[in-house]
Amino acid sequence: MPGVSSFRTTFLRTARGALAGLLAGFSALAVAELAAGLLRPAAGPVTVVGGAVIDRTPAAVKDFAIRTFGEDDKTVLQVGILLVLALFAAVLGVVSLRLRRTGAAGALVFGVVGAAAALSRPDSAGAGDALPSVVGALTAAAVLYGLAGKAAPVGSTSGGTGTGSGWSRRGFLTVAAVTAASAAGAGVAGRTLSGRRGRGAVASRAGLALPAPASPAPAVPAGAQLKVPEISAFTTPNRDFYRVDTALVVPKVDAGTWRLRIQGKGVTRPRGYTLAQLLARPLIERDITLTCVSNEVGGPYVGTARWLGVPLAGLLAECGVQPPSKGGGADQLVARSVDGMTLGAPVEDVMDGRDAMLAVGMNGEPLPFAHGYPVRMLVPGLYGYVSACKWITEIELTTFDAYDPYWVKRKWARRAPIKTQSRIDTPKPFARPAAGTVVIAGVAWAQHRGISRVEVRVDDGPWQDAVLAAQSTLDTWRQWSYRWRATPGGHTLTVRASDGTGAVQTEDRTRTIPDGASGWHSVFVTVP
Ligand SMILES: Nc1nc2c(c(=O)[nH]1)N[C@H]1C(S)=C(S)[C@@H](COP(=O)(O)O)O[C@H]1N2
Ligand SMILES: [Mo]
Repeated sequence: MPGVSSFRTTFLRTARGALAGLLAGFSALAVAELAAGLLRPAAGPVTVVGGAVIDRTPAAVKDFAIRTFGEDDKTVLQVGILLVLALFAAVLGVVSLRLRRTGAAGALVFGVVGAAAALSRPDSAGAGDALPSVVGALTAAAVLYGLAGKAAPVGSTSGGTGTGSGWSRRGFLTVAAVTAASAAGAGVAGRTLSGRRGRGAVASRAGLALPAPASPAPAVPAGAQLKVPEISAFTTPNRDFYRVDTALVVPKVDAGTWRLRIQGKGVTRPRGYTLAQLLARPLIERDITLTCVSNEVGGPYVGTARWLGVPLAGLLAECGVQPPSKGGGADQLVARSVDGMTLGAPVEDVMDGRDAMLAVGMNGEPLPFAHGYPVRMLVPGLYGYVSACKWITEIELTTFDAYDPYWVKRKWARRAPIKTQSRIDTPKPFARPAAGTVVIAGVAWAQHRGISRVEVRVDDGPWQDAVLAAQSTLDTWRQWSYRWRATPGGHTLTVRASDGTGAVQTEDRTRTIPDGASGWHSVFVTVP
């Protein structure tokens, strides 16, 4: 049956073409990985393209990604990039069967995209960052050109440019296997090299002995931690602390070569500081609750740690900076990180006496890499995106009129004090607690204003006062609990808090954009 056999031939040809394309794509990534390992790990094509995608993602889509994928958003993005790449590679491979040069040229287009992304990164180290993408694309073009011409089974012609001398199936598969194995070797070598590059940073962190604070944190009152199973721990362990940032590869900064520059408007004495110089200053230790503006009502992006750091106001004063209320000309402090992130905080807030700091320690250890090692900024009372710069390397004094930092360019608010919020930790949504006494409990926060009251409402009943745990400081969250006599049926449990000024948490539901979600958290449960 000629129809069947020609279908079979076409199918086999297509499959070989697609395989050639996939191999070309895989080889490209592997060789690029090797080049990045030799030059600069952050210049790898998936990393730079991913970074460029993150920077160009509209705020609403980013918010959706954070909401839907949570802290897996970066993995999802990278897998997505790889899938798109694989699809295009397979198509290019099939195209190459007939149009060998077109296929190879298509591969080069990817090189251009990667190179452009690499050069556009804010932390780009120069033209060299384009090299991994370029070398990868050349590899892909070569593999495609070499394999495509041979991908056609023996006996068939491979189009206008083909030689007609395709390999046997075994021949093709052998070459394919050898290509795949060499690429895998290059990829592993690249990864190993990248890993080595981070070693200096890992060693610097392991060797860092944190000095004792000149001003230790006030002891957490015994009553701050309620004995309710399922309530968030008052102090969030580092491994459970939420992480939100744009870094696809966590920056591993070697503290030995790290510097912090302070400069800009009104800085009469611009200065650079080494980590040793910072550590030699009197350090403060404080419990501070950090919150992300992307946290939905009831969401997980909030946590409390015991931070050790250098008081920021004193450091700024030493450089000649005056707050606007004392006549200073700069009202915005822009913190810049090693990966090019910029966050802007009001100078007035930083210097108004609160415990704004350059943190070096988190819960008794040097900052974990993911949380900003060696130094990050913290300003109690402000959302993370306007204050908590991780991997900080520069502080520039400027004005809100003169400069919009990263998130503000993407439609988030210039100024973002944390909104009063409260969360029910237990019972969980759709729980089925037994009738009788059920403990409803959770946390409430209004950093730098404190929490004065928490109330709970069951269905449409009256607001009832919850029992407040001891308040540690104004800058930390506060636990609360309420004993509910649960009756059979479905019930909606709602919580609201009042801050230290007495203002009640607003019922108005807003989205996280532009300055943080508001509204009351409620949980629906069924009592069987
Ligand atoms: N360099 C850098 N610092 C950053 C960010 C970032 O993307 N890059 N994200 C900020 C945001 S939005 C928040 S909420 C906090 C989160 O800090 P964490 O990851 O330690 O919890 O870091 C802030 N600092
Ligand atoms: Mo955030």
